[in-house]
Amino acid sequence: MRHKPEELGLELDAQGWVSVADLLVALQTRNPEVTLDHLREVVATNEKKRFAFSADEQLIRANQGHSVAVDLALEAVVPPEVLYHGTATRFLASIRESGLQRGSRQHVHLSADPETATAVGRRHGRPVVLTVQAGKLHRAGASFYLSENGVWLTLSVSPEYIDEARV
Ligand code: HQG
Repeated sequence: MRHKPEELGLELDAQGWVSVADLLVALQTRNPEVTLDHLREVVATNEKKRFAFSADEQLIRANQGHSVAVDLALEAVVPPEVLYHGTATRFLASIRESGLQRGSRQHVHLSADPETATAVGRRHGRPVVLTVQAGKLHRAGASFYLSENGVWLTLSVSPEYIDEARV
């Protein structure tokens, strides 16, 4: 639902939603045992709250992290003065050179605390936490968004807004 919805024959709407009924039919072609209760359990217990139902439970979508084009219709909000980005040490030279780029995702992902950022960085190798001057970047005109599951999103962070590395 974030990267290859077509693999299940699903098409997301412009805001990333898919019909719960369609998703169940698609999942049941792989595993006939899948039920609405399983989806409810995933939405309720996923450790990152990656997915959400619409209020009427007719639709479901991922809260962030898409590499397919969706408009989550998030409202731009004022970020805290400082946010954190967890990455791997091997990316540092490139990040110092060209800043944080969103790559295949729709946004650069930032964390509200260094501990979360460390966990994000560890996915890629030896983790390192960068401090991002989010307030300053916002005042310079950048938009920031807060996903339903607490991830801060922005389009890019140029090197002058990135502080020292905390390994
Ligand atoms: C790095 C997980 C070289 C960037 C997490 C990162 C997050 C650069 C990697 C969410 C660079 C991209 C996103 C540059 C950025 N040169 N490397 N100029 N700019 N990078 O996975 O932030 O499990 O696309 O530092 O919890 O690691 O998907 O981004 O290391 O919230 O829900 O390029 O993914 O959530 O990697 O993680 P990713 P990310 P989910």
